[in-house]
This record gives sequence, structure tokens and C-alpha cells, in this order.
Amino acid sequence: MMSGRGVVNRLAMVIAAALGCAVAAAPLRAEDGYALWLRHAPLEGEALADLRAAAPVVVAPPGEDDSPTLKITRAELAQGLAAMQGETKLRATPDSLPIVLRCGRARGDGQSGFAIAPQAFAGRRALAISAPDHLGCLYASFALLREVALGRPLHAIRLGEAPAMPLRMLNHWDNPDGHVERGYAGRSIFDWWRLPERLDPRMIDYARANASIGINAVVVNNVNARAFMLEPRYIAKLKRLADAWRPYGIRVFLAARFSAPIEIGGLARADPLDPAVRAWWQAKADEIYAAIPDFGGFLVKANSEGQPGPQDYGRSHAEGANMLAAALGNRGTVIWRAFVYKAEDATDRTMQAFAEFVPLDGQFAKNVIVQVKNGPLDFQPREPFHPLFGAMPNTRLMLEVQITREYLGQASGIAYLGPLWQEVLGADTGRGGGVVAEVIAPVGMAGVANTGSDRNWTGTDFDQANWYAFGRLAWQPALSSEQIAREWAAQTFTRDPQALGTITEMMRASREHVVNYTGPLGLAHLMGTGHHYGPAPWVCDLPRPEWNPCYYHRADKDGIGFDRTARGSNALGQYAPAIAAQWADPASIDLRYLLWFHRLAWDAALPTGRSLWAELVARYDAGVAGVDAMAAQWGRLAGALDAARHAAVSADLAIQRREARWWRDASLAYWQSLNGLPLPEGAAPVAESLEAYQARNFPEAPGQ
Ligand code: GCW
Repeated sequence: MMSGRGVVNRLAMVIAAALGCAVAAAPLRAEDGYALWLRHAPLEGEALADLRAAAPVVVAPPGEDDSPTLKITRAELAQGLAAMQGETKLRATPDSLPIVLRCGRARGDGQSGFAIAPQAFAGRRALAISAPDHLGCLYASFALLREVALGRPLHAIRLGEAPAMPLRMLNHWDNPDGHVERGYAGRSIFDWWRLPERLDPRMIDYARANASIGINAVVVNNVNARAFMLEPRYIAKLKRLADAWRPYGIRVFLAARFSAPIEIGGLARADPLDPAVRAWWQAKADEIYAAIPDFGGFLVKANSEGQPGPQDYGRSHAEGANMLAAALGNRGTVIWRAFVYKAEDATDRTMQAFAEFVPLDGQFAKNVIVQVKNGPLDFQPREPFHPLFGAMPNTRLMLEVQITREYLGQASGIAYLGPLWQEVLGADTGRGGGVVAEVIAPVGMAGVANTGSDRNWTGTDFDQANWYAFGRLAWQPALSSEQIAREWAAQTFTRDPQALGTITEMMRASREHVVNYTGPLGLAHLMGTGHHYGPAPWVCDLPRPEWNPCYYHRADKDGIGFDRTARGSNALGQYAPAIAAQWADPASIDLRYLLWFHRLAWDAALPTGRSLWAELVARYDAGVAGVDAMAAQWGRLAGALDAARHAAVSADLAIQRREARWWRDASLAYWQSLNGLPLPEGAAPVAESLEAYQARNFPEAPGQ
């Protein structure tokens, strides 16, 4: 005979199974993408029956002091678990599985991570979430929801996680007037004008989304900063955001304009060694900390692309950074960007940051971090890793990547950046410090945000995956980008295994398609001037030489590529000898970096068995074909996904198909105008004349 409890259980399962069928057969909900990966769509089939049978309830043992973070944790768990049962509220049954929160002290930075494991509670089977602090419990609750969303039964969940690096940061290039530099998803999400009185509820959804992937720091404004954002009225606005985000574990930082003492302080100079300047920054820091006790610090772009900096006064980057670091004291951090290069410097642009910063190794104050872009040029679809990684052992280095796709199609189509970031994180610096992920592990990683006021946050649905992947990789760089793609897609689109397989495969390959149709074999920086949209490899006449595409490809009738070997600029010499040796020989270099480091004749024989010219054409073609394939794969998913988002992505892919052809044809037309070579047999002819491509003009392109 069945016990009373057994009957209830059995009944619950039967009902759940019945409801499961109903849910599975229900029409797909209309979706607008706003919920991101936190949709918590109802489970189906067995997974739904399991969850309903478990009937979880959230328990915070008495004696735990309450905190805003803990309240959010409980609410997230309750709402998420209920939603995945197709309910609005959790329902307790006699057999309910308690999810017990065992969180240590309220305030903590979440860095110690969390554990999730079965544990007895009040004499019954339970699932315990344990963390040394409340933020750890919040991270754990999002991890638990993710596992459930991926279809894992509660009783099978065992996790022990801690973030791999302390600082997991978004850098917004948002201007106070609402325009976003290199933003393709509408206006800024920050409504500075109406702050501090009006806090857009979106600011909470934003914080939630970030917390769910472990992001814990946000620079709210553009590195091309306006000084007035340090004025008292902005400190009040920033305080409102900081207060709203604190429970989610997010610290705010400001991009600071180095010349602010002149612009808003009434001083004549901003010399970092001038006592009046130092006193001004000290007072400014005190003023900010009085309002925001956990203010993170300043991010600074100095002496780069026209921004003011210490070199204006003959001082070094270290002297500039250390002055600000002294003003912050042990309360905060100065993040100083290594993205520097000068028009007047005839040195290969990709070598200038290394040349300026390596001699300063060991001179930066303890609370200074030097932030280094993934590659030595500028967020291109592919670059070798930045030689600074591993070369400044006595400086805290942080990695900067671009989530917004300035150079990878902007808001067109699909370019999943997980593989790009994984490539740099996994690059061996050859200097004993291990791979880049190990070099930055004590510090952190920043991503230039891709959010905007568009309903779906990122302009295209798939760009949500880049935000997601950034957070996940900063939390744990050892995760595979494919696994991240799959878990994102499962939470965002569908759990149907076949559809999931297709989407994951599309994402995995997508970045390589962009590399192929924009800059195969190590070509880079061939985009249109200013807006950086579309191809313009022919541009050679800009006053700043290093802004010209032809500075980078160096193509003429004889050949193409930038000789960065010892015979050329010797940028190779900035890498560890073992790495430089691998790349020095065009016959053995990884073909992905071939023309980055070598200049070759058009008819040079490549290890692929093709001439350089034939290989280039083949790769452009592979890029175009790859995008066509993605569009076809996506087309077959109609019916498996909600119609609105399916249609939106189909349109994005149609744009990308057009742009891939444009890049291929315009580039080939230009190369042919130099080398006079016919296209290899079988290659599709170029659609328009070179002149027609050159005449295209886009003064209104977004994001400038
Ligand atoms: O990628 C380039 C962009 C600039 C940007 C700069 C930087 C914020 O084209 O728009 O300025 O890099 O990183 O500072």
C-alpha cells in the first residue's frame, strides 16, 4: 500500500505531467527579448514534472540577518523557480524540497563564491546554498536557476564556484547626452537628465542581468569623458545609481577627464605634480566618497586620440595615474588605459603602447591597474594577443575587450565573440606567467558594453549573447565558449535539443565568417573612415597616417601585408622569443596571423597548396558562404522559435548576407586594381565596379 506521502507525490507527478503536456503544446509566447537570458520559461516534459514534484520552497533559517541582497536572492529564487513550473508563486506541499540559504555576513564582495549541495534540514532532505556572504548567495541563486533552466533536476545539482578574477567590469562608452560612442542599440540606457529623482526601473533590470552573470563593476561613462560628470550634480546622480546597484554587488566607477581641474576646477593647469592639482583631486575624491562610500574609482584614457593627460606636462603615465591613486587612497582604484598611440610617432602603431608602458613597469602605485586591449591595434575581428601581457610582471594588468561590435559588423547579423575572447584568454604569453587568463587573474577584465535603449537591450537578439559570454568568461575563463553559447541559447531561445544544436553551431562559427569576409589571413583595419562601417581598403589619404587602411595592408602590385619581422617594424620583437620564433617564418606561422606579420608576393605559395591570392579569395568566399549557411540554418528554425524574434534575426541575417558580399566584392575589386590578377576559376565575379564601391557614402552611420 502506498503511504500518504507517496500518494501525494504520485498525484503531484501525474498532475505535473499532465500540465507538462499542456505547456509543451501551448503556442510559443510572443517575446521581445527584454527578459534576456532570465526568461525562466516553463520547463517541459519530465523536467517540468521533476520540478513540480520537488515543489521547492526557499528557506532562510531564522537568525540570518536580512539585507537587501538577501531579499533579492529569495525573490529571484522564488520567482524563477515558480516561473519554470509555469506558476506565478511557489506552492509548498508536504514533500516540498527546502532550498536553504546559508549565507554568512551580509556585506561581502562575493569573491569567495558559493556551494550548492544536498544537505539535511530539519530532519529532511534539502538543497543548501552556502556562501560566506549574501552576495555569494545571490550569485548562487542565479547559478541554481541557470541549472534548472538547462533542465537539470534539483536533486542532481551540485556546484562549487568562485570567480576567477576579482574585477568583472563593464565599460560604457555612454555620453551624458544619451549618445553612445560605438553603440548600435539606440540611445544610452542611463537617463542622466532625470536622475537623481527618477530612477528608470530598467536600471534594476540591468543590475539583475549583470549580477546573474557575475559582473560586479560598471564604468558608467565614456572614456572620452566630459569633465562636468565630476560636478556635484552628477555625483548626486551617480549616488542614486550606486545605491540602487549596491544590493546586486555592483560598484560604480567614473571615467575621469584628466584636465577636469582646469575645466571645472578653475585651475590653470592639470599637471599631476602640481600641489594645487593634487589637492583638487583629493577634495574631489573625498566629495565622491562622502556620497558613495564604496565608489570604485576612476578609469582614465590619457594622451590618446586627443585626450588630455600627464604628458601634456612632461609627466609619465605612471606619474599621472599615481596622482589620482593618491587621491583615492585605499578607498578605490585607478584604471589607466594602455590604449595609446600618436600620429607624430612614426613607429608602427601596434608597438607604441608596449614602448611607452614597459619602461614604467614597477612604477605604478598599488591601487593602479593598467588596462590593456586584447590586441595591440584596436579590437579588430582578429589580432594576435597584446604583447604587454606578461611583459609587465610588476604591474597589475587587466584585459579590455569590446562587447559592442565596432569592427565586427556593428549591429548586423551574428558575430558571437566568445571564441575571440577565448582565443586571447588562452594565448600563451611565452613569458613564464602562463596564458593571458593567468596574467590577468589577480586583477580582472573589462568589456566595452553593447547595451542601449532598444527594447532587447543590444539591438540584435544575438548580441545579448556577447554580454552574457563576457560575464561568464570573466567569472570563469576556463568555460568553453561553445558551452556558454549553448547555455545562453537554451535560456534565451529554446531548450529543444535540435534547435539548440543548430543555434550553438551557428554561433560557434559566426566570428570566423566575419574574419573571413572582412580581413582574412591576418589583414586588419580595412574599414570605412570615422564610422568604421563597411570596407574601405583604398583609403590612403587621411592626415593621420595610422588611421589609413593602406597603412595596415601595404598592398601594391607586388604583394600585400605588413612586415613586422626584424626586417620590417620588428613588432615581433615585442613578443617573448619563443612566440616570436613561431611567427617569424611565413612558412610556419599560423595562417590566421600571416599578413599581420608578413608581407608576401601575391603569388607566394602557401602551405594550403594555394597561392596567396587564391587563398585570399577562397577565404572571402568562405566568409560569404558561412553567412549564407547561417541564414539557411536559421530559416529552418522557423516554427521552433517564437515568431517575432525569429523574424527579427532573419532580417539581421539578411543584412549580414548583403554586407558580407559587399566586403568581399569591394575588397577583391580593390586588390585586383593593384595586382591585376583575375579571380581564380570558379570564383563568383565581383558585382560592381571598384568606383561604385568607393562612391558609397554613409555620413549618418550610427555609433560614431
Ligand atoms: O576603438 C576605438 C574607437 C574609439 C574609442 C577608442 C578607445 C572611446 O574607434 O571610438 O574611443 O578606440 O578605445 O579609446
